[in-house]
Amino acid sequence: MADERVFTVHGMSCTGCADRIEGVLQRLEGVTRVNADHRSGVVRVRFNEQQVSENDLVERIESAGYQVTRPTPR
Ligand SMILES: [Cu+2]
Repeated sequence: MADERVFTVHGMSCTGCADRIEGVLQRLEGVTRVNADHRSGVVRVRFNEQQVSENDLVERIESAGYQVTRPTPR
């Protein structure tokens, strides 16, 4: 099933940061679409929840050096 999360990411200061986050997330199997905006700090991710979890996404962003505020569960 496709799912979507919107994360608030702290530490993105330029388009390079946004590109980097998009790149590392897109390399995860199961991630189908990523949009990161460094001005708002919003990272929107569409993914197949059978292949990748919200935890995987958070860990990947954090290991790239950014802090993540988890979305409120729906
Ligand atoms: Cu940057």
